[in-house]
Amino acid sequence: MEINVVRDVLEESNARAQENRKLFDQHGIFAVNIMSSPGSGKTTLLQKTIPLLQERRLSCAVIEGDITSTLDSERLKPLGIPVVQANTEPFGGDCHVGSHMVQGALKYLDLEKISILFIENIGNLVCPAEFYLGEDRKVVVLSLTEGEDKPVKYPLMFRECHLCLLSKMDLAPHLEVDQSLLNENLRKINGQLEIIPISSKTGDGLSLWIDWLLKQRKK
Ligand SMILES: Nc1nc2c(ncn2[C@@H]2O[C@H](COP(=O)(O)OP(=O)(O)O)[C@@H](O)[C@H]2O)c(=O)[nH]1
Ligand SMILES: [Mg+2]
Repeated sequence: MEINVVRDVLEESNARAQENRKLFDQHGIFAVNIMSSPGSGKTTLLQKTIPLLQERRLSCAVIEGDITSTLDSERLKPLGIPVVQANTEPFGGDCHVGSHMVQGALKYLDLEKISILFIENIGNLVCPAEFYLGEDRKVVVLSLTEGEDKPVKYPLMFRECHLCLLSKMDLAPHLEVDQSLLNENLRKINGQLEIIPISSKTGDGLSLWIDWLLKQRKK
């Protein structure tokens, strides 16, 4: 009997990611994988970010990852952009968006018409960090309410990402977070990580985030 052993469990995943990458290149799409714990503000950030990009005549689309429900997609509906919901429940309720799911979602999008594609990953600081989806940049949203220690406790996420958006800065006066320790922990885990403090509620820092996106897109 022949026994087939999968040499690299990530092999299949990476092959799909490379196919996604090829499509992004062919169509000039800048793809951003947004990751975080549940509730740190990914969807709210997209609700605020996309109109700012639309003002600059950049067409956006979103792949919304979730285990189940279309709640986040519904929140993005008023923006009038293409949104594809990718639920992992039919794939066994995976804790991350897989490259095969992105590949499936891309079939529902008119790629010629997209400048920036956001992938909102499933809320989780562990598994999403392990998988390349073919994206250009990985961004982690860390809300101030999560505490100073998260970069140390979930290092892979912070090592893999290019940018950390420190979200919910408007809550700083109500919290006892040591922001210099938080920054120190981020730097300790990833010396290259860029850090932008933001508040989607007040709009503080969003222009720096938009500048970052536009600069990275040109690279
Ligand atoms: N105070 C404050 N609340 C925020 C901010 N951004 C998001 N939230 C709230 O945090 C909760 C979770 O946000 P959501 O965008 O759904 O997070 P997600 O699960 O990462 O997509 C919601 O109640 C938002 O209104 C912010 O900048 N400041
Ligand atoms: Mg969300």
